[in-house]
Amino acid sequence: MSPEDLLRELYDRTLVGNAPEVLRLTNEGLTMGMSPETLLFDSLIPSLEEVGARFERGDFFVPEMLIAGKAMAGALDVLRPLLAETGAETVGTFVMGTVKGDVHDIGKNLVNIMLEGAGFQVIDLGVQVAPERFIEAIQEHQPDIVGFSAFLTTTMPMFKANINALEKAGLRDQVLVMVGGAPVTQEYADAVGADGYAADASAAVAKAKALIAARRASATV
Ligand code: B1M
Repeated sequence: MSPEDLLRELYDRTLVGNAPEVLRLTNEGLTMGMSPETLLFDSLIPSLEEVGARFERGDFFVPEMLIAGKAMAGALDVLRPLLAETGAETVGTFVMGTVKGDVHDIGKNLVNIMLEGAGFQVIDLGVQVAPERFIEAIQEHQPDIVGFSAFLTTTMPMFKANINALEKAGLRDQVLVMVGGAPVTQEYADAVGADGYAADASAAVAKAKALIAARRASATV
């Protein structure tokens, strides 16, 4: 099978949520010498975007989204150690979670993998994380950054609720706040008072590094 055929096949199998085939093709692609990034960005992610588009059009329903998501998660388990393998020294600590009311985690997990690969220590609180849980984790781990992911327009308001909780706990000045997720925009991030926003996992790493560098620079003047 050519690399192009494999990417097309992987896309098609992810679209219909055939987890065993997605796993097999991911492993086969790696054996053929394809990079984890190629498998991810040229096949798996575009396929999930098409799942979302079909859901919006009413051609797919929640069960189809669920099995496609599970198939993607299986592939991510294989790709995770390869994407995170850099040996970089720790550049900062990141507490991360999907906000209360939201169960989407594939995008958050991908951001975590890329952060780890770039040398961040990541404390992942999982999904449906309540404001109080973020507060506890910040008190316990003293991170440089706390990250809130939201994938629904109905859960994005939790960013503001979380930031209000940080203020109430007297922690807002101690920790940088980053937000992201499919429906989130820079304008929305600015409106809720976040310090940073990124549209995807690579941009999230660059933003996290830039925020920490700026904070450390301002602390030394
Ligand atoms: Co749902 N879902 N879903 N879903 N789902 C979306 C998000 C949706 C856009 C589909 C659509 O209509 N086109 C839509 C939201 C619409 C909206 O509000 N604007 C939607 C809906 C409506 C729903 C339900 C309400 C459906 C229902 O029940 N009627 C329901 C809600 C459940 C809940 O959370 N309470 C629901 C449920 C589900 C499943 C459980 C079935 C499943 C989730 C499986 C899982 O995550 N474990 C699912 C899936 C799979 C999707 C789609 C198809 C794929 C999401 C995904 O994994 N994308 C999605 C459609 C889409 O996104 N196009 C959809 C791939 C991932 C790599 O990208 O998540 O964008 P993404 O992550 C990116 C960036 O956002 C960014 O970097 C990531 C990596 O590059 N990023 C950050 C993420 N977090 C960041 C944090 C940062 C910085 C960047 O800093 C802190």
